[in-house]
Amino acid sequence: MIDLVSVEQHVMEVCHEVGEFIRVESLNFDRSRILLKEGFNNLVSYVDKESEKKLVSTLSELIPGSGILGEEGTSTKSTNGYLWIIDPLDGTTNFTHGLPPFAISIGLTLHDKSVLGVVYEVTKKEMFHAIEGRPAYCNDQVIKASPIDSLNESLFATGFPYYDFPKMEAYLSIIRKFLKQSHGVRRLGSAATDLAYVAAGRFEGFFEYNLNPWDVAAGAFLVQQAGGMVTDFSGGSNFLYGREICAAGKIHPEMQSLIAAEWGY
Ligand code: 2AM
Ligand code: CA
Repeated sequence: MIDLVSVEQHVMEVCHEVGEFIRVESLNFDRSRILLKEGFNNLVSYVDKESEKKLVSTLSELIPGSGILGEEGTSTKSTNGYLWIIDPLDGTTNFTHGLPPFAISIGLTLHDKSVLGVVYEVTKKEMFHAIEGRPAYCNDQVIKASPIDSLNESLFATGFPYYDFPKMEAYLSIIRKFLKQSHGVRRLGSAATDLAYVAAGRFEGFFEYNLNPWDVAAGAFLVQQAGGMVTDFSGGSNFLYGREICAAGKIHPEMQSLIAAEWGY
């Protein structure tokens, strides 16, 4: 058995260290250094790649035999069931434009079940963290998902589609419904941060499609440990690899059924 409390401490330490590197780079980032990955609008920089390298060398030693799935190409097999799912810089577009927020996202699963989630939002220096069997925290404070259960008192977050445009009409119908019935909808540009904010009760709910496991692994676990609910758009549990996520506090059932109806489920 591994000591998750100690693993979590080490993960937070490396997030502080790599977060400092990202913060310093953000102060004088030159946009001519943006690289394009395969796919439309897919930005990456030397900062994303360098951060992943630093995280991978620490995490692989922290739990010997663990595998790593990283956005910037790291893919190593697990020999003991533990898999790190990491985004070294979530919110790259914000980062390259000098805008907040952007974050490091580190999830850990054991045989596909989440056991740890850490999201370090670099610009506000907020460390969101949780391990199995414990509450979720922002820095040293316990956080809870929102108890609000009416749409018209809720503030939602989402990410705009950046490809897969055929699904855009259904997505816009969802937005139209939320705009008419809620406090509003925000688009921060970092899914890991959106999820951490749902865990902290700042947003009542978050939904997005076409995200990757590294965008959501840590944040979804934070929401669950903070007493919230996370599903795919149909209400099922395939949100980690299924590319649809609906995460919320008490408003979850109403939010999810509104999304499912517009999505055609
Ligand atoms: P990233 O910055 O790590 O790429 C915003 O909606 C979310 O989508 C972010 O978490 C962002 O993560 C992710 N994303 C992935 N590909 C993207 C793209 N091409 N454009 C904008 N956001 C993207
Ligand atoms: Ca990223």
